[in-house]
Amino acid sequence: MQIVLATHNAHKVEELQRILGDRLGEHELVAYDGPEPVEDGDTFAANAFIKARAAAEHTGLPAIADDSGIAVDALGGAPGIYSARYAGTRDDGDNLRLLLTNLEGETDRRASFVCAAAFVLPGEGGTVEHVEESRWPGEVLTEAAGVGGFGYDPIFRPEGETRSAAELTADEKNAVSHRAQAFGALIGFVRSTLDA
Ligand code: ITT
Repeated sequence: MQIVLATHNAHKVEELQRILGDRLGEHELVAYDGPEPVEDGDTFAANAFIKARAAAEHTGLPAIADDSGIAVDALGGAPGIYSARYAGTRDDGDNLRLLLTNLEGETDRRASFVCAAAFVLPGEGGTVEHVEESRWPGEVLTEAAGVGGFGYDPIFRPEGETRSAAELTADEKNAVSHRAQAFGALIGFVRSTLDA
């Protein structure tokens, strides 16, 4: 069966193709190119459901969506759900520079990447919905390092690592990241629901 991946972020698509890969069984991920809903939820889970519901309603297919970001302890969890446009644009470089500026002189560098992975299955007997949320703890570096990944990866050092997330290989990141954990948990629910 086709499952719509309700994201317009090409980096997420690439990571999710690798993370879910073989675990999809006979199901196939297809890109969503319909209208983007307004993400006005106040949690990662609420926004993930807004995206998945919009794609499911538009296509009539089961849909999965990712809402994610970086939550910094010393900033009370900011930028959190506002991570994609922290500096007012969608430019990753501007966003991470602003975060470094806002943490200048701060010794508590603790932060986590957070991912909410949502599944929505439309049906005549009612809609099935499920969400899984995971965190990837670490700290914000004082300068960028590495060219892999995307977003805030160059300034995030995962707990237990000496390298930034952007210095990990794609396989290393995808084995442990917030996205890998959330979708690893979600896919079990998706498979048991669709294969029932
Ligand atoms: P969609 O809504 O279309 O999925 P988006 O990029 O707008 O795409 P979000 O609203 O979930 O998605 O924002 C996620 C932002 O959080 C993303 O743009 C990055 O800035 C950051 N982020 C999320 N996961 C990340 C990761 O694995 N590495 C680095 N930064 C990440």
